[in-house]
Amino acid sequence: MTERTLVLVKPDGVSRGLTGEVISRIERKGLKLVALELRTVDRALAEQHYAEHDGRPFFESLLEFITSGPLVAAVVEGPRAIAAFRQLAGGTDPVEKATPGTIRGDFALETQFNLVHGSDSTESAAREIKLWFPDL
Ligand code: RTP
Ligand code: MG
Repeated sequence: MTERTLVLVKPDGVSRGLTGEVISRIERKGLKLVALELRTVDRALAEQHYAEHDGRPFFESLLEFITSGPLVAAVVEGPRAIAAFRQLAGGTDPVEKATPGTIRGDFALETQFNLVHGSDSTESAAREIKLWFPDL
């Protein structure tokens, strides 16, 4: 079934010059870009995006990090796109969970600086795409 998912190359990925690497892996997997934009986000958008983590000990530093510089937001489409991108990304902790061959497993060391975001369910994807790309 064709799905859409929201992907972010977080500020660490953009500043480290890994945007092309991430996009290349998305395309080589067979997924398609349907929207792509470089932008710096304000706190309000970051809070809404990560609302599920409100109250967690890392929430403040997560907001600070995600608003710290330009990121790349994309909508990615394809069969089982949500799970397919989560597979490309690897687990949240880039050392304990992500395996080599994944984006996080290959390029990241710390959970906070884990380079990419991908929606985790059809409900999250719908909510996040509407939030980031209301005109799509
Ligand atoms: P994301 O939402 O960014 O795609 O990552 P995820 O689903 O793999 O992980 P999630 O549990 O949703 O956590 C969101 C982001 O918060 C940061 N985090 N830090 N210090 C910590 O223990 C901790 N836990 C999570 C990470 O940047 C994670 O990607
Ligand atoms: Mg998440």
